[in-house]
Amino acid sequence: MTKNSNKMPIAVLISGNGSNLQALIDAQPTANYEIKLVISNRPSVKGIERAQNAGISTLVLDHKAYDSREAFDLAMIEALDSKHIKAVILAGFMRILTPEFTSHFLGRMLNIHPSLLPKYPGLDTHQKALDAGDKEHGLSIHFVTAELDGGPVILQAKVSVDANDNVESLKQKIHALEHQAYPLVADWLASSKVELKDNQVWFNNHLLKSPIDFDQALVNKS
Ligand code: NHR
Ligand code: GAR
Repeated sequence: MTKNSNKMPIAVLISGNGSNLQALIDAQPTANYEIKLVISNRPSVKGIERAQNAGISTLVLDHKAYDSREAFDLAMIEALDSKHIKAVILAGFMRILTPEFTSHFLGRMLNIHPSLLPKYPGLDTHQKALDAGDKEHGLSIHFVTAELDGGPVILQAKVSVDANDNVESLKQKIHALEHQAYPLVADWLASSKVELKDNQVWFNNHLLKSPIDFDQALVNKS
């Protein structure tokens, strides 16, 4: 069945729960991608179980078993290339990738980050937004480059920060949007609707001047 599929073979990299992986799996029947491999750098995580339940090949590569980041990333490249993976989706993947890895998949790799980049790259983004007294917070989906959380942003979705919000409530609000937005953008990558050229995002063959707003993307979906 999958043999003659024209869908783009992709891999999803995770480190934990994998709820974004689940959203990508659930959207697969009508998407232009097919998840051929799920890699986790942490053993016994929920995301691996989700992949197995969906009949997807899994691989656990424990980064602690490698002498260097370079060696770990090379092992991942070998696994991905041996399965002819054309694009890589980071979904809660928590290891910083070497320039070797990012250049190998340049223009073919996405990350979802829980902040309105360029605000709050790195970790603990919800706490940072609260500490700053921000009225708006959200998520960004971007091409991955060597610059940590610095690759060109394709799409952002915003949530309001209310007086009674805390880290947990923000996490929940953002997760709900992530699960809608990520399958959409992964599908754009798989169908070449979105492309990276000269470190800039092109959408439908037009240079993107600023990130797409998820609300607008929904309006224009049909
Ligand atoms: N790698 C590159 N080169 N560029 C990016 O944009 C990347 C990346 C790897 C992961 C996800 C990112 C996020 O969305 C991501 C983007 C992990 C860390 C981190 O500090 C930072 C950002 C992101 C992921 N990781 C620690 C490390 O030493 C480990 C932390 C842990 O294990 O809990 O790798 O936020
Ligand atoms: C997501 O909220 C994602 O934005 C964030 O981790 C969560 C993963 O959830 N990513 C990062 O912080 C990347 N460093 P999930 O495992 O349930 O998909």
